Amino acid sequence: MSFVAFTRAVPATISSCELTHLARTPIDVVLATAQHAAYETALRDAGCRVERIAATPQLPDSVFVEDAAVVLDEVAVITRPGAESRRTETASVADALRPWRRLAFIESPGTIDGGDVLRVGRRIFIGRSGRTTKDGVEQFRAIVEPLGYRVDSVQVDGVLHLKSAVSQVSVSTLLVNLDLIDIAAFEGFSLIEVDPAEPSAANGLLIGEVLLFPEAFPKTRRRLEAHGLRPRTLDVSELARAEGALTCCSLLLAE
Ligand code: CIR
Repeated sequence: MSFVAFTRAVPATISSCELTHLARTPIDVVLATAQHAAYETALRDAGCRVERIAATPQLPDSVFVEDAAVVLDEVAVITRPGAESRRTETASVADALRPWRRLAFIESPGTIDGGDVLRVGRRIFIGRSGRTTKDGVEQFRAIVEPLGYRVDSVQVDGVLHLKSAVSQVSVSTLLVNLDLIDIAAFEGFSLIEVDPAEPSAANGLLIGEVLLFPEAFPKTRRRLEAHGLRPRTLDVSELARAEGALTCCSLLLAE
């Protein structure tokens, strides 16, 4: 299977990004741009054709395209991000996706960030976080349940998004920080726990059979390897200072 990966350039204003659970530290924009370029190379190596969405240098969090849309085979759901400063990111993402998918829209007052949406096959888990409201979840459910998806919502506390706490690392395996979410919703999946010394390590990016994983979490990487997985590691230290993870810098769709 081949994929298109939508990305967007690191904005010059990234240092003014939203921060919720992290203290602000200086972000080296040149280094962030180089790390983002290496991320795009890894996407290409994993079989993706990378397409850049129009740059929006005035929007500090616009590199984190995952939050603006959720792309399924049948529809792309354009979100209404929980942070007001991020709401105008969605128009250009919708423009990029329009040739590829029917679009559906989350409407005010509901909010949802794509980082709260974890799809595994026909199951969709949505985090009720500081960014995603019950109304947002119910609007999303009404769009996708008629298409045959089962939606479960999961309470998320102490971390930005659901996918900061759990992500898919193989067809049937999830990488999870059990301190951050109630695992009951994920019954039936194989679980790998992050190393306790690396609570932020639960976000890997699975593209087909290729797993990308942050270099910053070697102990958790060894746990993945002990389960037979072979993650390719990437240094995304500067994007992490903006509270961004690996999944959030791309929108993947199967071609
Ligand atoms: C924000 O707070 O919205 C950004 N600074 C980080 C967004 C990261 N998005 C993601 O993990 N899906």
